[in-house]
Amino acid sequence: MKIFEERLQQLKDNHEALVTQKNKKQTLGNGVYDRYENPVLTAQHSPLSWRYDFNPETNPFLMERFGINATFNAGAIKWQGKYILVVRVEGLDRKSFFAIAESPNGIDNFRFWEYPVNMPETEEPDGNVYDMRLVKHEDGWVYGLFCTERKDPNAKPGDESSAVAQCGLARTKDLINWERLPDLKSPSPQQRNVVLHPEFVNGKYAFYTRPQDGFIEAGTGGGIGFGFADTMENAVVEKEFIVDEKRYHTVYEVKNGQGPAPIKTHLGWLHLAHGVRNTAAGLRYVLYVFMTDLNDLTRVIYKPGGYFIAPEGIERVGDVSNVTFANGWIPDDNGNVFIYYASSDTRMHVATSTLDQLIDYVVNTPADGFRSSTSVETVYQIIDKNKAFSTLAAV
Ligand code: M1P
Repeated sequence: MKIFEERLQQLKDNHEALVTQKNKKQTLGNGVYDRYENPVLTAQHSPLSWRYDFNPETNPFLMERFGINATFNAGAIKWQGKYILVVRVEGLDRKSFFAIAESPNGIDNFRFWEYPVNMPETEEPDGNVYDMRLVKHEDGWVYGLFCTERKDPNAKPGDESSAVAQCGLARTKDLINWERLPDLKSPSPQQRNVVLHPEFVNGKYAFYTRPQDGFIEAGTGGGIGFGFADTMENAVVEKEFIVDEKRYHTVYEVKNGQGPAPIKTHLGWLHLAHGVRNTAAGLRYVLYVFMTDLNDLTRVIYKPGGYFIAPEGIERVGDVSNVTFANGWIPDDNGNVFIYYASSDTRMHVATSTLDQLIDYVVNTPADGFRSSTSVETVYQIIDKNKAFSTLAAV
């Protein structure tokens, strides 16, 4: 009994120390955003009350009864003054579910709510749900769009890994009670990374999609698509237009996907997305930024070349290594922007910036010229312009 109590106290002390640990900006940064020293959420942040049976009679060794493997790919929203993440929590059993964690300042002290989200199912039960994008739509609802994955009904006998991904839809007014709506219907055999645009467009709901042929491969599909639906209660996107396509020898040559819903600025809609390229070491996922026209949402008006955030240091290692993925950011009223990104399908981080910095970045970073010689031309132009600032020119 004494051992049980000592162990319980240690677990509680360690958990509290982790959850309340202060987070510090890393030094210097790249001028676009600041990274932080610690992840904002790890599997160890999940409440002890989810993981342990605290009854000494039924759990005399105080064993973990329900282990958590990872906390990642979180949607985000500012809600009643708090920074809220709807986190993809993955158990040791590989199933993901959603749980809400809140912080008073957006950079540390993220604490999970008592219970995970109790997401209703449709008539076709979900095998796995993940990667929610939260959108406060002008119709008054907060929508959660996520991937619902089910075993492929056409899988050959013995094939226990083929799956079909579709966009699950749910809505809420309080982030506690969720109404599940029918899955989005679209022309694509598979869908992932679907995001709702926060405003009506010509009276319709507008969606960013990611048409794909297979569960992993975008194939002849791919690119960030865009389409309209009349209602959310039975959402059907009949036609998808590709807004931002995958392209040879870029950081998004294999596939890409919209991150969170775009942020409206005076110049255009600011987008955060992920791009995937292939390497000898496997797929590499990085984040990139682009901007679309305020009136024509399918027209990209600015797109910096290359990546915005790529996995660095410990971020490069995890269950699916060499991955950064973001489906949540929070623009604050004072112009600060909190960018929540996951590393290697394992943990959550924050990077902070401002709308002014992000607009400067998207407008003034040279675009990808798609050839080595155009990269050299770009560097020449920068060097030549720097000649006017002679004291710095040789730096
Ligand atoms: O493992 C990396 C990511 O792979 C998928 O993203 P995409 O559909 O763009 O390939 C998703 O399963 C995502 O959750 C995961 O982080």
